[in-house]
Amino acid sequence: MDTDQLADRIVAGDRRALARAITLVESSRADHRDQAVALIEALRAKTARQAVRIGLSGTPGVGKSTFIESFGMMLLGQGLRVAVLAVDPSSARSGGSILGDKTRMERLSREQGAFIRPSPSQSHLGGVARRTREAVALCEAAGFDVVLIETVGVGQSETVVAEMSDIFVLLLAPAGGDELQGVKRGIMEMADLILVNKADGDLKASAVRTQADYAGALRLLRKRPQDPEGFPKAICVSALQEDGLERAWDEMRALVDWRRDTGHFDARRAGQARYWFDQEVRQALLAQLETGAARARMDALAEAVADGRMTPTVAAQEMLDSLGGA
Ligand SMILES: Nc1nc2c(ncn2[C@@H]2O[C@H](COP(=O)(O)OP(=O)(O)OP(=O)(O)O)[C@@H](O)[C@H]2O)c(=O)[nH]1
Ligand SMILES: [Mg+2]
Repeated sequence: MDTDQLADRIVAGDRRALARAITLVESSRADHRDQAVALIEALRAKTARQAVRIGLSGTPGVGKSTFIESFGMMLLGQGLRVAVLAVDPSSARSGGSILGDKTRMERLSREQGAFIRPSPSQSHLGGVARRTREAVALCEAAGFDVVLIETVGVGQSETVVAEMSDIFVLLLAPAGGDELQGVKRGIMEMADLILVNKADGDLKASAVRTQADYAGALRLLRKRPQDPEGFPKAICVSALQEDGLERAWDEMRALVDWRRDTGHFDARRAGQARYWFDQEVRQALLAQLETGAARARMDALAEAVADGRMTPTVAAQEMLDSLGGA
């Protein structure tokens, strides 16, 4: 099948074609890469469909998988189609967190209107980021209404996910004491919506306290132009008891609608496109340093600098000049 046929089948909603296309974008083989780029270009010419892209981050055990299953089923119940992707920085280990947990998304993974794809097993976050970004584009072309992009909250992966999402949701568990959990300020600042999960049974009271603490902390953050009154917001949910999920969706939709009406939605996507362009250039430049010839030259120049034969400045310039033509 050629690229154009594959593109047509994706647009027609053929899930096997979509799965195949994602395998293609995940491949690092040069010929596959060329086909993947051609496929995405073909799809861009055929359709301008947009999904609501929701980034979802949370530490291990907070209930991401349980939430995605319940939330996904709720969306399907509203007649929406849902795709689930993951950015897992530790996926070199097992081939992705979602994979092991498809059992926790048992209902969702059986649904015709849902598509679940584990993180590509690639340890390099930059590579995972590009592949996930392209997978998001494929899911949009396939006509999914909502694309959920999950990540475990470690390291840089939140930034990667936030930079490919229309809204970024932070999932938290009820805190034991009354102190805020160790959520880094930078991550709080990325959040559009904080969901305090497990607001049920014995944990309900502490979930409500945690929610109030975060609502207070969010009010202290600098107001962002892309937020309507009342956002970012913190609310309680129970993924297990399927409580608060419609409210969470209503909040997300209200935010997306407002941002669409005010131009912030398109502006964010435009800013993200700039960001990824910048990242691609930087990564390609760094990759040039990883070739055998470049490494040998770096080593030789490093020796010269260490011996005092050259200054770091002059050696760096020589190195950069040697890459210049590429
Ligand atoms: N009480 C309660 N327990 C929940 C809720 N949501 C999830 N859990 C439980 O929390 C545990 C972890 O849930 P998961 O959905 O696997 O959490 P996760 O964030 O996907 O975890 P990792 O995949 O390891 O990062 C499981 O035992 C769930 O049953 C909830 O709303 N209420
Ligand atoms: Mg999980």
